[in-house]
Amino acid sequence: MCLPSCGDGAPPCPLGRTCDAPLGACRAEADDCACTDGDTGTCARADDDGNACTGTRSCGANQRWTCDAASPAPELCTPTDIDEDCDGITNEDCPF
Ligand SMILES: [Ca+2]
Ligand SMILES: [Ca+2]
Repeated sequence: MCLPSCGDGAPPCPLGRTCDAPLGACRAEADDCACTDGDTGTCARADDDGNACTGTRSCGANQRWTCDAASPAPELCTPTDIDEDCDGITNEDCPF
């Protein structure tokens, strides 16, 4: 199975993919399974709120895409200018 699974208990599908309930997997518009060595592109991981962290994907072992995007996490109030929850705003609701 080359598609990310989805449904009960599984993380939400990445951007550009939708959950195919009967299949129980995230289906994409294109280029799901195979890639060619040296291929790169962009990718994202999203949460239930629609926030998405973007990253770079590259062609890994067995010609499968790997994605280095972080998963959205609760925003942390640290002075590092990191947008942990990937809503596009850094350190929102922080007292500084
Ligand atoms: Ca944020
Ligand atoms: Ca932060």
